[in-house]
Amino acid sequence: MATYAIGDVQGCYDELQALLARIGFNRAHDRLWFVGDLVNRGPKSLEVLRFVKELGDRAVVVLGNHDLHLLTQYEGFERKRADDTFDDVLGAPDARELVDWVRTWPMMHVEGNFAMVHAGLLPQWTIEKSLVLAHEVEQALRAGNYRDFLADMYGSKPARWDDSLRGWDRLRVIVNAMTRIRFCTSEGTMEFRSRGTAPPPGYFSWYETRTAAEPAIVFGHWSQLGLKLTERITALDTGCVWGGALSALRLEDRWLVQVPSPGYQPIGE
Ligand SMILES: [Mn+2]
Repeated sequence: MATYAIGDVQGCYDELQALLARIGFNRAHDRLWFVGDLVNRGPKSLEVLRFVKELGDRAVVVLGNHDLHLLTQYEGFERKRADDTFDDVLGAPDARELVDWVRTWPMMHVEGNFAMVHAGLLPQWTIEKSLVLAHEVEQALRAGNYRDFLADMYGSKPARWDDSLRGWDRLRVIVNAMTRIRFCTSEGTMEFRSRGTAPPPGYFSWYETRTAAEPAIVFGHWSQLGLKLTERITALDTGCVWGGALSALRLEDRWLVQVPSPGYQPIGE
């Protein structure tokens, strides 16, 4: 019995199947943790969703920004982007069933010595507090008025967390931190324009302040950062969709397996 954490799949179904073959995944004994962004930019989002859904409780997936983008597109909010590649999902006969399932994914998953989130956490949030905040968003996505939340979810303001935030503003900051963050200040002000690994002046990589005393944070979202395994963090987005690789890490003993990808998007976009 083993637990494998898998990086951003983004519709790379063939690479996912090759990876599972390489690790000898046995669904009777093993579990898969996905860091989110199962869909978009790659060629086979529909196959990925159907496959992971069928795994039932053998798979845990946290919501990524592309998964949330799929929800808003299905519900008719926000502009379609030219590089979206999940029309196969939107046009599928089981589209409703699939997006309703995506809407039930957690924002964060904590188990044993690991905490998984798509992008990251703010410096002033402990793991325990983050989990409570994650539940606030999960409840909003499951509530009867979830469409109101999705319609108001986007935007980069407020850029800074404050315990006194309420309503959609509060949930928007939680979503932005957990699904989009790369750089922030020590006060928790987020910056979303920089895409590389060099923080803008006054900012630092969000994980710099995490301590080894808490569960190691498993995340994806940051393909430029690539694979990074330390006591405190497990970064698994190795840019499969960009021609990098899809990565799996067995959490029990840190056995790493990677499957190279031909790439499905021109690098630099
Ligand atoms: Mn992402």
